Amino acid sequence: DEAVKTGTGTSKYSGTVTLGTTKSGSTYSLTDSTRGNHKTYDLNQGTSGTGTLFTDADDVWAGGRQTAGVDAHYGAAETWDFYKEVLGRNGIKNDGVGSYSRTHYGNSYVNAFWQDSCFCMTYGDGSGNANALTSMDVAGHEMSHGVTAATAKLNYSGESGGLNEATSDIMATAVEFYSANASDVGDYLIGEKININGDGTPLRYMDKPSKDGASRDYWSSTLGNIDVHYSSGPANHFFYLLSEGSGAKTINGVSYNSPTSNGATLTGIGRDKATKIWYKALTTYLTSTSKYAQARTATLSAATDLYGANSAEYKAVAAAWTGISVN
Ligand code: ASN
Ligand code: ZN
Ligand code: CA
Repeated sequence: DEAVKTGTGTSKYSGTVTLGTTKSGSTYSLTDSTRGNHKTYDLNQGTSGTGTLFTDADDVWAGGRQTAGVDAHYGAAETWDFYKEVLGRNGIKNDGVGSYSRTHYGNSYVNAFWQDSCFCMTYGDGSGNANALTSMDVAGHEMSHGVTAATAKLNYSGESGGLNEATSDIMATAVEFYSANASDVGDYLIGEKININGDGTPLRYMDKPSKDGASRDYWSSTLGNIDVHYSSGPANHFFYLLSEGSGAKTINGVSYNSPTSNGATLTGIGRDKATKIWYKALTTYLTSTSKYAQARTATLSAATDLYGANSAEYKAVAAAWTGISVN
């Protein structure tokens, strides 16, 4: 006998949240039957297998080892809902089937990752000043690697790898704004909650990616030679410019100042339209070997499909790519 339940969780990053749970016998588990039976496990510092499914006696999830489970399970649920409600996608593979999340990976592990081999995502606990890697944008980032693996399959090296990484940052940001609450407002920063640098700075900045000291702001012919987490910079920057435009702007208390390579002043079309254009390009036009030049044409085709070839949206897509030197 199994029953669909809605538990209550005390998260680390998103305040008090509701959780999709399942009651089996007298025990509840982090098994979300409304989202394809997505499950969340405790690896208990192991690095293989699935460890143990999180279970609880009263469906009130709080404290200790459960906290990471709450954030990971909620992050997967919000990402699932974002894809379904905003983009019409039913799960990572668009087949309604859930995946699973693994928490408490290894010892003092300061990363999170997606694996195609299990179609699952995994989170470390962080180390020292770096917090658990289970924030909403990290969850959205990792789960979106699954969506890319199920669609464009962008190769994880060179320029296509940068586009793969940027897709995860772009969708993570859209997820964070979608699920925003008082504890975690939306922003164009990646990993701002996890203190991964130990000094409160985020992992990545979409308005001006070079603020992280390693990412590029603009495309150039050598972009494909750097790590994919840095060659993502120009595409993240494209998404910011398309959404919000260039120059100085404060959103939810965070100040941005986004430059263009050609000095053009750009006006954004809003994040929702920019997200839909990127997703349409990802699922319709991008392929495993796409580079930045193909991303420009893919998003222009997507903008034509969604808004028309003579639309302001089409022109904004073209101008934003030109603003990062993809002409
Ligand atoms: N957190 C990283 C990412 O999702 C892990 C990696 O380098 N693949 O990109
Ligand atoms: Zn990634
Ligand atoms: Ca963020």
